[in-house]
Parts: sequence; structure tokens; C-alpha cells
Amino acid sequence: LVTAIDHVGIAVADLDAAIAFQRDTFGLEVTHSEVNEEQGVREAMLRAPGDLSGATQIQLLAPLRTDSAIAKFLDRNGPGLQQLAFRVTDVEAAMAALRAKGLRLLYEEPRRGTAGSRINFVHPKDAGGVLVELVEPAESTEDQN
Ligand code: V0V
Repeated sequence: LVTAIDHVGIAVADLDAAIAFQRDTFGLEVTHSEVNEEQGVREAMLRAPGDLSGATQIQLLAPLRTDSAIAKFLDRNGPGLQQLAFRVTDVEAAMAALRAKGLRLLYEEPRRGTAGSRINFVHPKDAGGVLVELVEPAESTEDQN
């Protein structure tokens, strides 16, 4: 079902400060950033320099609005790990397979994720307390930027 660990998402209050921290502390570099109005986030993807294209990335997620999922997460938990994203080749097929196992998906239909990807989420209560995202990249898995 899962072809790779696509990214791990971290909720942050200040995106620019978090990017600077990851760069200056761990040497990670930004590969992509965007605003996703529907999800209520300003986000950036980072990876270790020299990582092959397609390697697992870190996604920094800052809230755009006070009623967004990330704002609620920050209010409740403070900054920290918010999600684990699995890459799949066919998000509808993955959704059907997980529904058949009794897991709840958050959306009826896939929504738009980073860089034109198609995404859905498994409810954290059905995945061991982890918010699991399913992500079907827009093009090949070789280049999602
Ligand atoms: C909430 N809970 C979590 C959690 N958020 N558990 C693990 N990880 C998280 N991130 C727990 C919460 O503590 C409750 O446990 C329980 O789930 C249900 O909480 P709730 O109050 O009913 O629900 P909310 O309002 O906290 O919302 C949780 C969900 C929400 C997951 C439904 O965050 C959501 O819709 N997330 C999907 C969208 C999202 O995260 N967007 C931002 C990333 P107790 O207290 O009952 O035990 S956008 C993105 O990733 C993009 C664009 C991309 O990757 O491409």
C-alpha cells in the first residue's frame, strides 16, 4: 500500500523562525514552500543536502487562521510532531483499502496537498494516535518540488 515515508509534519507558530532553526541547527534546506488556503497553512518542505530526490522530507506547518487544524494543534499541544505522511501511488485505492479495514478517512474525496499532490488523512484514533496522511504526488515520485 505504502511506497515510502513521504514526510513528517511539524506544527510551528512561526514558519520563518522554524526554517532558520532547521537550517542553522541541522543543515536542512528548503525544497519547496507554499500557502494552502484550504488547509489553512503556510508550509515548507525541507531535506538534508545530498539526499536523493524522493527522500523523506520534513514539512513545517504554520497556521494561517485561528480556526485551522494547525492552530488548534498548537493551542492544545504547542509545537511538535503533528503528522506522518505515507506516499501512495493511488490515493483512492489506498482510501478504499483502509476503509475496508474499518479505518475512518477524514475526507470523502481526496483534497489538494503540497505541490499539487492529492491527499487524505486517517483519523488519529484509528492509527495508534498518529495522524496519518496519504499522499499521491502530482507527478513522478522523483520530483515533487
Ligand atoms: C488531534 N488529535 C491528534 C491530532 N490532532 N492525535 C494525534 N495527532 C494529531 N495531529 C487527537 C485529539 O487529541 C483528540 O484526542 C482526537 O484526536 C480527536 O480530536 P478532535 O478534537 O475531535 O479533533 P480536532 O479538532 O483536534 O482535529 C483533529 C483532526 C484535524 C485530525 C480531525 O487536525 C484535521 O482535520 N486534520 C487534517 C488536516 C490537517 O491536519 N491539516 C494541516 C496539515 P482526545 O483528546 O479525544 O483523546 S496540511 C498538509 O499536511 C498538507 C497540505 C500536505 O501535507 O500536503
